[in-house]
This record gives sequence, structure tokens and C-alpha cells, in this order.
Amino acid sequence: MRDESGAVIRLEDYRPTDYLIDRTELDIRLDRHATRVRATLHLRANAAGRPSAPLVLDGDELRLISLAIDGRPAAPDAYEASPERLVIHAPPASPFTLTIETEIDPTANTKLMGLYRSGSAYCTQCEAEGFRRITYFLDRPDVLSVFTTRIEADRDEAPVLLGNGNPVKAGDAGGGRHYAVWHDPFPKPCYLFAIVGGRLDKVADTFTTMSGRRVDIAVYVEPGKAGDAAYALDALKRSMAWDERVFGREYDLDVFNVVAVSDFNMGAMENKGLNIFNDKYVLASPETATDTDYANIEAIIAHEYFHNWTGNRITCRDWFQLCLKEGLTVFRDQEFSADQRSRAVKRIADVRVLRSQQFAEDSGPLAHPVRPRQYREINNFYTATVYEKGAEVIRMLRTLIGEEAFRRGMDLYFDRYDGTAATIEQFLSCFAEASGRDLGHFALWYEQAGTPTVTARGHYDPAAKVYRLTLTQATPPTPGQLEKSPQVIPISLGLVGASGADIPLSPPATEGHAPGVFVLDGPSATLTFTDVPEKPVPSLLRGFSAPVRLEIDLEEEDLLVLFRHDSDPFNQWQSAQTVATRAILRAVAGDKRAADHRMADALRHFLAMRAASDPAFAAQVLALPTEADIAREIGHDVDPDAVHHARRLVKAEIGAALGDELAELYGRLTTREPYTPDAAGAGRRALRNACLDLLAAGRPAEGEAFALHQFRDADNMTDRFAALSVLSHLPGTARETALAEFAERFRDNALVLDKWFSLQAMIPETGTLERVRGLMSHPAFSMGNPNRVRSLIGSFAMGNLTQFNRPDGAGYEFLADIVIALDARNPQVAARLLTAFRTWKMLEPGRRALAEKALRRVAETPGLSPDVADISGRSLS
Ligand code: 0A1
Ligand code: ZN
Repeated sequence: MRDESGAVIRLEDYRPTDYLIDRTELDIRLDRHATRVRATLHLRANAAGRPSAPLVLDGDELRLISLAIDGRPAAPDAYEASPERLVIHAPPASPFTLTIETEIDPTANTKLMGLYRSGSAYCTQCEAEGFRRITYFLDRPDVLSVFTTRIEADRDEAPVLLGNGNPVKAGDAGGGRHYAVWHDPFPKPCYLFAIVGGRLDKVADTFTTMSGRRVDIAVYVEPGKAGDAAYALDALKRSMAWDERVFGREYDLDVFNVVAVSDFNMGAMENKGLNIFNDKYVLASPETATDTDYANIEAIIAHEYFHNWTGNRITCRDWFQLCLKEGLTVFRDQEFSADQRSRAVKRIADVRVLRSQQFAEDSGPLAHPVRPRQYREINNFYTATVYEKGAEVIRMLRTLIGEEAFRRGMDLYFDRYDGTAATIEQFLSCFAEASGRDLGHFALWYEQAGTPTVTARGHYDPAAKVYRLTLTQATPPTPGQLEKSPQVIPISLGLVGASGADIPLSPPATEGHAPGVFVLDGPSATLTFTDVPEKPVPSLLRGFSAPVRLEIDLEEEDLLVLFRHDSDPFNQWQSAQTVATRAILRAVAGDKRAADHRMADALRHFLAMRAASDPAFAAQVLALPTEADIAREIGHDVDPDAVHHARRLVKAEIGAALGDELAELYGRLTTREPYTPDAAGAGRRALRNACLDLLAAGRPAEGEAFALHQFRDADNMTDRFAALSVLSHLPGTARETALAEFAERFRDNALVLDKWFSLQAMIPETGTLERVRGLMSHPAFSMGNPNRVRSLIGSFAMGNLTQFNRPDGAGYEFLADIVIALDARNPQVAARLLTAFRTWKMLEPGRRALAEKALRRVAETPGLSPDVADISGRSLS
């Protein structure tokens, strides 16, 4: 599907292939510079394709060594080979075989797609279109093949040889070499193919499935790191058990391997039976990983494992259906994490991510539907919209049809589409059938980009005891979609009385829905509640029941009622955020004392009531909306400096007002218990560190002293790094000394140094750009490693609103230079960095012009990759 001309690929042009590849036999002889791949493809004509059509196989930077058709060397005029394509002009009668020998250089592969080297190991990444960099193939997800792979390598260099499926044979290959044969009985698209070869350590265990089968499970890591893999292995076992219990899904092979590598473009990859991970999402020890790192490891291990059913057993017909596997699998991993930890806190964390990533994307030039209808470069569609909004769509579906029908629909989907490459329509048809509902209108969520705004206006009639709530929806235009239609929006709600209790709802729900679920499916609707004894405060969008913006005319007092009493924890948190957002917006508008005392009083009361019983939740409440949240709220002509100063002012006011309580709570939460990464301990640390952060804003001298002490005294990375993070916002020698101590202590740990790079890149001071430039010469930094690039450059561009958006445009020019330089080496990572410009259109005119200039310079650079050309082109459109 790749087209160097940058042609647009369209969903409506989908047609089945002319040929199918039932079986694929690979013989891969690993060599650092000249790896030989012999592929035997067992082909037949596809009844759904064109008869006697030429066979066109995809390639990418390939060198053909030899070609045989049905076992005989192919005549030179029978085919045409280029690095990008192998065409067999007139394939023989079906079925037939092709034996293709190619040579590839894994060491020269800096794109980290196809076969490449990470450290001293060989590994692969084939999604989306990397397999064509290994051999010529029909590289698209609807061509399912049974793979048998023989891997051969130097025994010293690569004592471990792993493939998809089950190991069938291994032995000596002579001349110091050895081999292993792996067979995967489940037909799969080639994007799920993987091999690994190298000197690796492992931790291993077994898992017994619900039907009593024993599965050997293992996590492989670079030598010497096995001590840090235990948590990942444990998370894997919990994921396997959870998928059986909650979705009835059992694992299907005799082995399941996870391999952690240090050079990886994304988070991890769900290759069948052989998940390959960015080691950032595997390795953890109390001294080197934070509670957030542990939570991410748990979630991503689960995500990749869950793909075995949602993605692998049932895959996507074409890449437009990417959300079929990704949205659904994110939903599944979110539910898993919610069950392992606090459901409310997990929901808040997920909504924070959704808003900061997806809402940002959805409101700018890169907005696209959950199921795009066209693309130039599929690698650029592994987005927050496909993943996070895709998960929200599944969540809404469950809210609308109810948990039982949802589970029946999932069972039907697994039964009916197992072993196939499916579409969103097929997926939805299972839920329509299981629930007896028409989901035609709901399906618009997959087609229409942009974040709907729901506006709510309430009116209480005390004489009639009637409360009327008028809801309207509108979605702003997005690129290529100027007209929007109303969507089906499930709104979970309650009416809160003065006592804080929910008033019984009459009617209890939109007909046919669970209690409290009301459905807005037109441009506007008025809900009429009867027997309402007092003026209620409406609590709307409980649990964030739809991925929309909510505008509601609640007074500060009403919000504080919800903050104190709402039975829905999400809305409790949301109302505190809304109060804080308003205060910061007032400060942006020039109000010098923006945070009024009612907010501080409410927080004080809240901490007294809840800090001890629910510290993780309390920590979320104390965390103010981010600068990016405020900028999105303003929406246009944003001055990042004004946002920064306003937020700082409000934070300082709250920190000062609550100073005594914060200091006291901080002290009370200080324990000497040994670190464990469980939710309870993580919650206490989160609250203690939130107290420290606010205290340092309100009483900098005291905060600095506490932070410095905590930094030196901590026995775990969560506390040490939280302290360093607080110090990083306090200019002076304490900060610089602490940064230097940290670098010295962890000088041999690249993942920890990433945190150190990232923290410095996010310092909101004018010297930061120079600091970042300087850090690029640090011995631990490398432009060849995606984690290093993301932690230093990515954090600067995506996590430092004031310094990336410097009024002189130097931040933009810096990023443009990096993107242009990196593009030649790793286009995927370069394109991802460039998305830092996704919100440039909402800036004030001066910065907007400078951002546009830098973007144009990128767009006009000759020889850009399709990845960067696509992002720069769309960003400017
Ligand atoms: N399917 C993976 C994500 C992924 C996508 C592309 C990659 O390489 C370009 C790597 C991983 C997941 O959802 O985890
Ligand atoms: Zn995924």
C-alpha cells in the first residue's frame, strides 16, 4: 500500500487481493550486514480477485538474490524486481509456489522497521508495513498465512532464537552456527510476524489456562537485567487470568514470550506469541521506576496480551479498520487496570490523557475520524483518536446497550469472526444482534471527527416541582468535514439535592437504558424530571460517559456542592478541576487574586475528610489542570506565557492558603515502610508528593527544604524523582546540585537518564532551549535511540508550553531542524515529533506566524519521507 509518490489511499477503493498466500516458509540466516532470507510462498488465486492477474508483491529497500517459480529458477522476462516491488507477469496455474531469496542489512536499518539490531540483538518490527523490508510479500492485513520460520545464527552471538508460535526443532548448523524452527498454526497477516535472536537473559514461569493447558511464559531482557523483569512477568500472568475471567478468552499456544529491546519506535508490539517491547515498558525496580512506570508496564503488558484475541485471532481487513483492534484493546486494558487498582482514579487518569492528547488532536489540523477514510502514510494514524477515542466509543457502546448485551456481543464477535480480517461494520453488527438495537446512528462516531460540545441549561419550577434540562450538541468543523451531524451521546446524570444526596429520577432513564443514562441523539432535547422536591444541582456526564466537552452554567457554589457530595467520584474530581480552571482563566484575564477562599476552604475540608481514606483520589484532586488544558479552554489567540503565569499564581495562592494543612499531611504520610508498587502504597506516595508540589508553590523556601531532604533520603524512584521534579521548578543551586547528583547516581541506566533529560527539557525558563541543546552532547544522548529523542526533544516540544512556544520562534526553529535531520534516519520518530505543532493554529498571531514559518521550512525540504511530508502537509492545510 506504500506509494513513494505520496498518493492517497482510500477506504472506498478497497478490493480483495488477486492471490492468497496459504503458507509461508521462511529460512532466515542472521548476519549483521548480510542476512539472507529465503521465503517460500504457497500461493493460490483468490476467488474474490481478478483471474490471471499479474502478481504484485510489496517490497521496501529489498535486494533480490534469486527467484524460483514452482521450484524452477524464474526466466528473466517472467518477472520484474525493484527494491519496492516484485511483479510476476503471468503466474502459473493455481496453486503455485514462489521461492524468493533476498539479502538485507539489519545494521544499516535505522528506521527500526523490518529486521534491525537493538544493542547486540536482532529483532523485528513489522506493523504496519515492515514485513516488506524482510521479503517480498502481499503486505496487507487481509492476507492470512500460516508461517513456519527457521532462524539460523552464530551460536555465540545469538544463543537465543525466538519466533512466532511454538518451537518445533532446534540444533546445530555447523561452523559455529545453530538454528531453531518455529511454527505458528494460526493464520496471521505478516504484520504480526516476528523473530528475535541474541544473547538475552530471561525470567520464566508457567500459566495454566482455564481448560488446564500449561503455557510456558517468559520475559527476555538484555544480559544483566533479568532482576528488573519480575513485575512484567507477574502482570502478564494477571492479564492472562483476567481475560479468561472477564471475557472468557483463553490463550492458544504452548508458549508466550515477551522480549524487551532498548531501540523501539513505539511502546510495544503484539506479534503472535512473541510480543516485543520497548524496554521502558518492561524493566522496573523500586530504585529506578516510578509508580507511574509500574502502572504503565502493567497496562501495556496487558494491552499487548489482549491483542491475542482482539487483533490477532480477529485482525483488521485493511488499515482503515485499525481502531477495530486498537480502540477495543485499549478499552480492554483500561478495564483491566481499573480492576487491578482504583476504578475512579484510573478513569480520571484516562480522561486526562484523552483530553490532553485526543482533544488537542481533534481541535487542530490533524483531526481525523476514529476510522479515517483516507491516508497517505499509515504510520501516522497510530493516534490518540484511533486509540483513545476508539476506546471511548466502545465504552459508550457498553453504556448504551448495557453490560450484559455488551458481553453477548463480544462473544458473538469472537465466535463469528475468529480467524478472519474484519471490519467495524461486522463488529457493530454483533452488538446490534445481541442487543436488538439499531446501531446505524451510533456508527457515526467512527466517521465524524471533532469533539462535540454539549451545552446544558437547567430550569427548576418550584410550584410544579419540575426540573427541565435542555441539552444541545454541536461539533466544530474539521479538515475535510465542514458539516457535522448530531451524534448519539449517552449522558449519565444525577440530580443532587442540598443535602448532597441524589434525588430519585423520574423518569429514571431514557427508555430502554440503565438507570441514570439519558441519550441525546438530536441537535437538542429537553429532559423533564417530575417530583423534584427542591432545586437540584445537575451532575452531568458522570464517569465521563461520552468524549465531549460539557458547557454548563453552574455557579461556583453549585460546583462546590458537587465537589463535596457527588456520589460519582469522577464528577467530584471534575467539579474541583472546573473551579480551578475558572480561577486560572480569571488570572489570565488579569485578576490578581484569582483563587477565592471558597476553593481553599473546600479543599481543606476535602483533605480532612478524604486524604486518609482515599489518598490516590485526593492526589488527583490536588493536581491543577495543566497549562495545555487551560490553553485548550481558551481555544484561540493563546499566549502561553500568560497561561503559565496565571496557573502559577493560582497554584501559589492555593499552596499558601493550605500551607499548614499540606505540611502537616506531608509529614503524616511520611512512612518508613519498604517500597512496594501496589496501588495503596502508590496512592499514599502520590498524595504526599502532590502536597509537596503545592507547598513548594505556596511556600518555596519550605518546599525546597522538604524536597531536597526527600530527594536525598528517598529509597525509591517515585519519591526521589517527585522531589527532583519539584526542585526543577525552583531556580538556584539546590536544583543544579540535585540534578548533578541524580545524573551521577544513575549514569549507567539509560531509562533513568531519560527521566533526567525529560525533566530538564520541561523547565519553564528562558535558558531551557540552551540547556536542551547542551544535553544533546551528553554522552548518554543519542539521536539513534527513540527513547532518548522523545525524552529530551519530545518533552521540550510537547511538555514545555512556554519554551517551545518562545515568542522569538527559536523553539519552533529548533524542532524543525531536528525533524529535518532525524527524518533521514528514522522517519516515524521524526513525524511523531513534528505533531508538536498540532495546536499551532490556536496561538496568538505572532507565534502563529513563526510556527507556520518553521512548519513551511520543513514541508519545503527536498527528499522528505512520506511520514514527515504527510504531517507537515496536513498541519499546514
Ligand atoms: N500495535 C501496537 C502499536 C505499534 C504500532 C506500530 C509500531 O511500529 C511502527 C509498533 C507498535 C500496539 O498497539 O501496541
Ligand atoms: Zn494496540
